Amino acid sequence: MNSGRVRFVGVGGGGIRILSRLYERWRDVPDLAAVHTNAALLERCGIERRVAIGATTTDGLSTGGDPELGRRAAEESIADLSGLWPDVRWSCVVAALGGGTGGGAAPVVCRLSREAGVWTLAICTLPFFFEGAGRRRRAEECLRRIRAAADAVIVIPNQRLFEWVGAEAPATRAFEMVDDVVSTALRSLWRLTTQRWLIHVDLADLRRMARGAESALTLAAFEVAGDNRVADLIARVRESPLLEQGHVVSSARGLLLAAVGGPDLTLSEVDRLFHGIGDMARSDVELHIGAAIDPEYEGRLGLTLLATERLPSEPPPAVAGDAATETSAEQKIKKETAQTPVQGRLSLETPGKGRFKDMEPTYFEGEDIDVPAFMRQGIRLSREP
Ligand SMILES: Nc1nc2c(ncn2[C@@H]2O[C@H](COP(=O)(O)OP(=O)(O)OP(=O)(O)O)[C@@H](O)[C@H]2O)c(=O)[nH]1
Ligand SMILES: [Mg+2]
Repeated sequence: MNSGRVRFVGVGGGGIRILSRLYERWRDVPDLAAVHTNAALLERCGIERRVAIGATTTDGLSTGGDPELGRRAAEESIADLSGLWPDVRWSCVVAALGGGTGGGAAPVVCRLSREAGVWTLAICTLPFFFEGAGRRRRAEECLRRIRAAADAVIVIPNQRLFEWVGAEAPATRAFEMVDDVVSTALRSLWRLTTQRWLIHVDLADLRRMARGAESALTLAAFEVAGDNRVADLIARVRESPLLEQGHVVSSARGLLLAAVGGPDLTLSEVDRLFHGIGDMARSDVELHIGAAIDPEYEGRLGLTLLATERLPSEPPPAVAGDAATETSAEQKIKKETAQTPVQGRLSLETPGKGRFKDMEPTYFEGEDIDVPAFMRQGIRLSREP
């Protein structure tokens, strides 16, 4: 299936910064657009396609953190925004929540995109804790509206990246880190739907993954090089703050794993990679796997990982996993990765859980109490003084 063109739309200051970074690093991602109330900032962003919104509402300035103004600015400029969708198969709306333009205008942009018949994915960051409770509350409210307007939403809580930056780093460095992480993830998402696959994944898998996942879609991208690249990549997944040190993988309802390597990539490496990550996941995870060869990746191995997290209200999964089932699941994954260059998808049977295979999760009133309480309740540990 040809997944077709994707239109990336950065809305507001942070969203545009992420796309500008994407453009600076990889000039090859086409169809970028920037939308803002702030005309001066829009002029400087380096993205060719720009839509200034709300000339009357905000007089060419930012909203000063007022999402209602951002919403009105977008509504005022619907005619200009509607030029963004012709010939587009799907769109990816990127906003950093916490201010007024991204948070207020992104729901309108998502709505227009969907009304144009385009499948619409929103990618939103949530503010760092150091930005204060007001911004966080505002961001949460805007996120609710974006969820109602888009087909699927990937949320990247900036705070998850905090330990990568270090508490002593200046705030600007923290935002640069977000720009780097999110632009890498966006490019890998774009590649996912444009690449030629050995084992195929595409937009249909992405849509299937996103279906019914109102709460939590997590995206991460990794790249390693060297002789030990499979083990290194698995270690990166385990240690990733974005994946909460592997917790997002081990609790995922669905996982999409798309690997890219150079012509030197062997099927055994692909097999070991998918097994290594599959072993971290639950036995009933819905797994979509893909692998591609790209001459650009000579000596390197890349992985795009998309996870749907289990909602707290979902019933606990049936605990599967006697040795016989695992063996047949392992055989299945081996067969798919080693022999058939076609869609690799596993549903209920998946690889075993290694040395934890005989352990059952502990459920109490429908909750997996092996997961720490602060995680189950969605409480983020604050480093604010
Ligand atoms: N990735 C990234 N995020 C940023 C950057 N600067 C600020 N942010 C984040 O973006 C959030 C929203 O701020 P802005 O993007 O300036 O808000 P806006 O959408 O432009 O809206 P207004 O300026 O209030 O009209 C902040 O709370 C930060 O979390 C940046 O350079 N890069
Ligand atoms: Mg701004």
